[in-house]
Amino acid sequence: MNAPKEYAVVTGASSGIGAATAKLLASNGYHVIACARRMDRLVELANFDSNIEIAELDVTDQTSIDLLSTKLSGKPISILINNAGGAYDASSIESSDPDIWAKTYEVNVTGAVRMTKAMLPLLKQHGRGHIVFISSTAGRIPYENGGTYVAAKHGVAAVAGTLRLELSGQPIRVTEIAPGMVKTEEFAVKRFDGDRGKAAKVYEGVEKPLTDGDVAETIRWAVMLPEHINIDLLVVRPVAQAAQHKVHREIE
Ligand code: 8X3
Repeated sequence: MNAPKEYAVVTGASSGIGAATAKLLASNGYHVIACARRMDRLVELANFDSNIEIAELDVTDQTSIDLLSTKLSGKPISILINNAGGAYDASSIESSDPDIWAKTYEVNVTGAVRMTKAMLPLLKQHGRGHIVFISSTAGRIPYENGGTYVAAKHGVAAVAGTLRLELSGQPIRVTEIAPGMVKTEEFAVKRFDGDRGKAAKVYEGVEKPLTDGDVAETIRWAVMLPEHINIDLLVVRPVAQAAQHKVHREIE
């Protein structure tokens, strides 16, 4: 008899790292619940693999989270990938907008906390589990004009570290994956409020920034390790980025 499928919930699955992770986990035999606000994109994702089930989710809305919990009640959920997040400005602290601070925190930090609270009872019921937080190297090292995102991702790192301590003695792994420069369809475009020229500059001359698939591969690796192995923190950057401010660019 085949072993029952592991169920994995992935937030922010409509694009980028979330979509790539949903695909990769599905192709490795997981039953994936791919969650995001944009159902049209999720429908496309579901066409990719019959192991992908889709669910509308706004991680900033408790009602939306409660609906998902009800839908998933009784299902053998063992993995939560807290991936939903983003940067919504590139401002100095002096010129930043408090509403953007609130939004950035709400999506990246409180959203992951809401989902963790909602899924923990299911993981516990299942008897074991793994919660993966996708943070960022911005959650380790500040950089100028990144305050909203830097602070929020430091928050995500703090949540992951605190949760691991609080779950001590329980069979639930907690991993933080902190990617550096990843070139995705939307991340930098959102940060620069739709300005594709400014977004493209971020990656200018960089040979092979990470792709969303590269980060998905690190997530797959962490979750598929034997269950007694917990990756606490994995920092992943492209070779061209030796450190946050040390990016090698080939510009003619
Ligand atoms: C994205 C990496 O360097 O833009 O999480 O903060 S960075």
